[in-house]
Amino acid sequence: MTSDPDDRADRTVSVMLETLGWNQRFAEPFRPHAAEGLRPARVAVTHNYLYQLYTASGDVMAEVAGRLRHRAAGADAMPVVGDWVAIRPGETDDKATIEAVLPRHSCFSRKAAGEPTRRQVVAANIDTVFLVCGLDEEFNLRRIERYLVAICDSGAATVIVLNKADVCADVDAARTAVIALAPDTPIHVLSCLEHGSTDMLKPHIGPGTTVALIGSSGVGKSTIINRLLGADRQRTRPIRSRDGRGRHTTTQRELIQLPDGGLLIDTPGMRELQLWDTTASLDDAFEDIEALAAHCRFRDCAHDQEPGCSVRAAVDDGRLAASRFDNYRKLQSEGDLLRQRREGLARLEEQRRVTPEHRTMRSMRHNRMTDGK
Ligand SMILES: Nc1nc2c(ncn2[C@@H]2O[C@H](COP(=O)(O)OP(=O)(O)OP(=O)(O)O)[C@@H](O)[C@H]2O)c(=O)[nH]1
Ligand SMILES: [Mg+2]
Ligand SMILES: [Zn+2]
Repeated sequence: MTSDPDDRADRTVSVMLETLGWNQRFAEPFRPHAAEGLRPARVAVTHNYLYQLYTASGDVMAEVAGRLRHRAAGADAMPVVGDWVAIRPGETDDKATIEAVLPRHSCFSRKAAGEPTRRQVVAANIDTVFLVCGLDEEFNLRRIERYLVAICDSGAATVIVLNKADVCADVDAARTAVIALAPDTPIHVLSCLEHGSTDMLKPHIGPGTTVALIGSSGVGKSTIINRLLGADRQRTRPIRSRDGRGRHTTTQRELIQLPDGGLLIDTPGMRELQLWDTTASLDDAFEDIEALAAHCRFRDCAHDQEPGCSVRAAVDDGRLAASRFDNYRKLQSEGDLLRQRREGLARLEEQRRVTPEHRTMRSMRHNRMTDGK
């Protein structure tokens, strides 16, 4: 029995796509685009207006179709690293056009720096986030908590990587403290100076799996990627340079293919991680506090001055670390503030949609009200 060459070609394409992380979840929404003759591609690197893409037949450069740019509801609807997109191959030059972004099955976001109400999607379609922390003087449990909340929100699984074990005097204490924050999360302790140390991460990076390395600047994300690749592909901070503070060695996000399958996303370290949507994930990241709260006398207890508050009782008798409780409150109020701002923004947008006469009347009224100031 001879197989149809078209079928064989299709199978080869789908095997190629699978090594790039393609699966049924994307195949379904892609169907209408396929009918239009578009091809699937995955975003490897984004430049200002130009995108470097991986496809079943190699790398291509692409631009976003004007139609998509105009229709995109805000910047977070534009393609980001890890996105699957539908492209129209170029006719004359070899530049393709991105016609659509496929729905994301997960995405890591934060609040855009300096812009109170804008979400910034850092990377999309991530199966697992390696939250990388350095066991040096920068080690900070509160920061880890913050990252854990954001990762919970992303829809990706978490693996905590405690790097630079070689410079840590008490690795066990650090590990124990991190386990207390995330009891059910896999934790790996390693040192990139030790040969083969990153091998313990390989079981998390199967063929077609996408892993994003996230964490502060200088924790060793790019060094870990180089070890896993077995090549010095990513630039890392020169060993002797102590002036690296606040400066990122990695300056762009990038999707990297491992030779034996699996995909890694290198990201520039974040100076500060501001949370975006935290409603559900705060509860997940602070299960212990939620469990205590179930015993508070009042169901809507704010764990402030209320009588019969079992959360405060736990802080008082040392069952719950005061610093953890403080951080929880801080993250919670940050989430509340962001929600308020977002609601304010939605109201403004609603106002902009009202009829022109309405708008004039409203602005006249507004001017009268503010004239006296
Ligand atoms: N002592 C020690 N140094 C390490 C280890 N891993 C990485 N480093 C060093 O830490 C510095 C920062 O590493 P990078 O890989 O550039 O850090 P990064 O997280 O990619 O930083 P950004 O790209 O700025 O976000 C480099 O000088 C590495 O050589 C380790 O396990 N032990
Ligand atoms: Mg780096
Ligand atoms: Zn309470």
